[in-house]
Amino acid sequence: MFHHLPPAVIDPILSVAEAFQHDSRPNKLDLSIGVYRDTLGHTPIMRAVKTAAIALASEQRTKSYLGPAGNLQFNAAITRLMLGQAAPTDQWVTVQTPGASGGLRLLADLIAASRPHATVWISNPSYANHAPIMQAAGLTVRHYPYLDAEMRSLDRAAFFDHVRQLGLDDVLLVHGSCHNPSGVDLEPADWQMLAGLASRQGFVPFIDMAYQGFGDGLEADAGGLRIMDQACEQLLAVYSCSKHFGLYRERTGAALVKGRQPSLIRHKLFELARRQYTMPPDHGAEIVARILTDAALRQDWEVELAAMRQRILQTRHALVNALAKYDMNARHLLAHRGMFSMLPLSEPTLEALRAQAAIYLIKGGRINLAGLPVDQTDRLAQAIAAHSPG
Ligand code: PLP
Ligand code: TYF
Repeated sequence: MFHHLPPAVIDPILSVAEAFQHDSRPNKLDLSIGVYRDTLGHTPIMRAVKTAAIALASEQRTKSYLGPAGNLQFNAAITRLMLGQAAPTDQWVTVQTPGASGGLRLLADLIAASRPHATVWISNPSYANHAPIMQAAGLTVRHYPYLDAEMRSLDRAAFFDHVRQLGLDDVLLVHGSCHNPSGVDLEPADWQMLAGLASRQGFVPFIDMAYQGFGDGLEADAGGLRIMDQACEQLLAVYSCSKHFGLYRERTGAALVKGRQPSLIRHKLFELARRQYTMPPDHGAEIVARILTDAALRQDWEVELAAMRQRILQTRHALVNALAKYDMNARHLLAHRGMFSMLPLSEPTLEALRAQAAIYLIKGGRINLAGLPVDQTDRLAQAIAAHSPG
């Protein structure tokens, strides 16, 4: 049966993380996969998550099935966290999914069921799994221009020229904040412009929020989505709790749809979930629901999240200062948000960093700044200077 199985497509990020694990050099430095690390290089379980998990273990009375929408308290709390306390939610449907990845596939199936010939537009570049997940649902994927040639900032003219061409058969997938891989985000005025174009032209915006609170704060990072919500009758969104709750392996996320027929949409999502995974895993979602609905836990989580955000910003400053010592101007990194930025490093430079300095970045030059311990900043800058041509 498996003689004709085509070889697997290698994940460009997970494969680097794997190579890193097999590297036995003691000074190795992993700046590849997007996980948050503290100053010591650990990815901690957040305090509020630990507390909620302990309470859950002693208080939970059953592990019986929940329905295809998953944990309803989680869905309500996440919807509020995204849209804000006062926003009307009657046009929104929220279902819990196995991570944002599960949500991406669920909404891809929904798009395919509603408009099989739709084109999903993703930023060039974008999160490595966006295209494969959309394509797996049978959708056509194409790229829209996003970054300028130096990968430093938004190519606003090219982006909006492109968006002005979109119509009823188009879905525009945008990152809510902390763009992966570039750290280059839309500004409030860009979101306003985008919202106006979407409501006039009828394309459907699809917002991927995987880093709420890692950029400028929980409220600010949801600002783009909220601007779109005010202007657009139809929206798609996915949400991840992997990073800002540190729940990666618990596969905790959500898919949200705004539309005029919420009941129809809800039941279609249930059907689509049923034929994929039936019901999402509850553990992470129950932890998040407890944190968001308990004042003390929520406060503690927000404090710890703010410290994580500060650490990423400090790392940005430290790296810019360290690179300046070697005559490299990287001040634009200070305008980027979230864990990632792209460094303009050639493939031979990236290869030399890996082979000679045991420093792992991924193809294209994306760096996970949250993976950089403070005491390694100078070593990284020195290695980049040593292995860059000219
Ligand atoms: N979307 C973006 C933009 C991401 O960077 C990630 C990274 O993990 C995901 C989705 C997937 O998140 P999850 O772990 O919730 O599936
Ligand atoms: O972009 C990243 O590094 C994260 C984590 O197949 C990730 O989003 C990487 C690869 C992958 C799934 C998640």
